[in-house]
Amino acid sequence: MVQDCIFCKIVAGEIPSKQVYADDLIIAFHDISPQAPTHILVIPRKHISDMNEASAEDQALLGHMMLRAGEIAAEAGLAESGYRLALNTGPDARQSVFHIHLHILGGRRLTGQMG
Ligand code: DGP
Repeated sequence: MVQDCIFCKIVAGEIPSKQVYADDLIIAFHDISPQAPTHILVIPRKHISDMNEASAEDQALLGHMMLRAGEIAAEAGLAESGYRLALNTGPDARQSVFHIHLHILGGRRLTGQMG
């Protein structure tokens, strides 16, 4: 757990979240500021700041996040209508929380922007 990391605090249960999925490696919960009718974040329990910090040892974990995100999207009813998986890294991508996370966005026709 990293001090002052909001998502580490969510993993630890110190900050509440509307959780939709959890296993021993990852959790998923609704974004506090949804950019689409469905906006869920999938995060690893392990603190990885961003893709720049991810390494080969995280390969299975990142693959697990991606595959579970697809299942969570399907459970949210988005399989047919479609959805976007987004992972922002750094200032040009407007990353605001430096604990790696996948956004699941769907429920309406998305624009070229985040939502
Ligand atoms: P990004 O810009 O890619 O770093 O996205 C961070 C997302 O995290 C943003 O969509 C808002 C969301 N967020 C920030 N703080 C909280 C929080 O305390 N709870 C929840 N559920 N979401 C948060």
